[in-house]
Amino acid sequence: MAVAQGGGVDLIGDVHGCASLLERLLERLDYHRGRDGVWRHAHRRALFLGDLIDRGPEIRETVELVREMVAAGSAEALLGNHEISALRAFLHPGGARVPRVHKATLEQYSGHEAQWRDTLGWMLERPLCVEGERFRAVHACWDPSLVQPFLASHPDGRIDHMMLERASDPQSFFHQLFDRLTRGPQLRLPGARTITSHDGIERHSFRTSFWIPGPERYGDVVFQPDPLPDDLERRPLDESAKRRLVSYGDDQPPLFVGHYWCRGVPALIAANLACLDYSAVNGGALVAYRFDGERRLDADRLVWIDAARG
Ligand SMILES: [Mn+2]
Repeated sequence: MAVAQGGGVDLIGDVHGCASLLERLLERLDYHRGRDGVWRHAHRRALFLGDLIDRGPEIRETVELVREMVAAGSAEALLGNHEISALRAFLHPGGARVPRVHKATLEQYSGHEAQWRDTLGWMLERPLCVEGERFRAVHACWDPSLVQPFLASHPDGRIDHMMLERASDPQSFFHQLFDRLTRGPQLRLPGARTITSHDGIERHSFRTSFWIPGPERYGDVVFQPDPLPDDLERRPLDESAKRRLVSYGDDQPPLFVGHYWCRGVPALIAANLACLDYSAVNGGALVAYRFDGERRLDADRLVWIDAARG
């Protein structure tokens, strides 16, 4: 893929239908809208980290803007968990109800059904992850035990109908691949414990980080808005829990992810890891990182538009 080779790459976090914010971010990054209406940079390309659709007010506009950039060779877009979910729900429904999270997308494509079907076909051609010469990018988590076999057989990172169909079996490789790469690692709570999240849902597992070296306690790896109860925070991770954790060593190439609903002032997670999702659709910021091949990332290369400040 073109963005994986040479030249500067601007990585952009979850847009979720915020097309106006995206236009302002592209302007700040010195992209210009050509006479044909397509956004381009003179010598750089954009790489979207997934979750273009759902939640926001301008989903069709977002998808069209990005599609035109991709068609013109000025961008590529990875699949996020929202695109994977939409592909599974609409291409292989299997009797399951369409998840509520696609409500905004379906409403905004109402009366434009042919365009929505066409968009699903376009999404199916997007890569799940990118391993460039100098960086890696995936929506949520780079798990080598899943990424390596997938890229070995699919070097372009693209998925297909067969993989989506097989993913309906939770034990299948493709279910695990999509789940881990686009939703990130999770750990089951010990025993029969549950926690109730801020949206009132009872959960048996929690989202974990994958960049903490040598975690010892549950609290070392929790990475979600809802904290664990105190006794669980302090509880040592047993060997089987440790085996289920994913780690991304500081000797690995720079990795870019979105997905995690970060808040506050955009910052790097590590010298080789940046999360660019800062909750743009919830009044946070739409964030980009201007990458030029550096081995260690530089927080001064983060560029963002604050959604709340307008
Ligand atoms: Mn996501």
